[in-house]
Amino acid sequence: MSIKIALAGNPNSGKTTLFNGLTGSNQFVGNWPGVTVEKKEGKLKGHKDVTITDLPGIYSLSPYTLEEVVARNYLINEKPDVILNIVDGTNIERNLYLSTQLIELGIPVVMAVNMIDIMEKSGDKISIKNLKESLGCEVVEISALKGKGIKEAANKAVELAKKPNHEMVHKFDKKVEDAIEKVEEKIAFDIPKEQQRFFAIKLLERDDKIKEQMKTVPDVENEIKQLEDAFDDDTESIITNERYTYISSVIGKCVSKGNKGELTTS
Ligand code: BGO
Repeated sequence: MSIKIALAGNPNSGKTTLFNGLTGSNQFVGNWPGVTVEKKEGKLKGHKDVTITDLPGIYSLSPYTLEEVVARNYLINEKPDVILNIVDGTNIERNLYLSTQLIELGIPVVMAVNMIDIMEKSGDKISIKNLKESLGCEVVEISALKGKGIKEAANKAVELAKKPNHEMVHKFDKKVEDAIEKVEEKIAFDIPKEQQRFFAIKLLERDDKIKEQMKTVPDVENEIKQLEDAFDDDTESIITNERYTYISSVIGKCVSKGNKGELTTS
């Protein structure tokens, strides 16, 4: 059985360092079809049947940059078996904005919390157990630079690809969830079950580029209007706010700041 792992993360999260550590010299470099964005693939060391595709570094799966569109079209259309999501542990709150969207794609996610060598020095701590529970995905601590934990992260990804158990643990505000559910019903014939939440959210956000990925596009103006009236805001901002609220609650449960090396005022 051949396994496809997609490596996703923010720019500067350590993605290249991790990719090199996992694949060694076993890499092929080209371009993503039709665009001049570099595409790198490689075989996981010691696993001829496991391909890792390095997605462009991105902050979101919105349609505003070529890199975001390339990454999400790959994830929607090629359906890799598992996403290895590298996050910078020293900047986890910002990195989780992408993670919450990756988890909505219906593909199993292994999160690799990187830069633990820096966190150990600063005394910052992340509860892996709580992070796992509040995000509903596998979580592993790594230092891509030192090669620490990277084998374990890759093994978890391979394991999950063979035995996916995907379950969404997080829900937005009830009114938003109701709108998502209504849109999901409208796209149920065209879009596979596991991808319906992602497509429904994008349609509610008035993300026109997602329509290019659909055979038939339903009219969701009523659902959009109801939400915009209820929240007195546009749907894209409503959903962004929902994400930030969720991320704050995750951070509250999982992160404690150390003060080693920081200046204190007395
Ligand atoms: C420079 N720990 C530490 N301490 N640093 C790490 C780790 C880690 O676990 N992982 C990555 N880095 P990329 P993207 C650099 O290049 O892989 C560092 O964009 C420097 N360069 O070494 O490139 C990594 O692919 C000069 O740092 O990330 C790199 O996601 C001074 O994080 C940076 C200091 O990693 C980004 C750092 C000339």
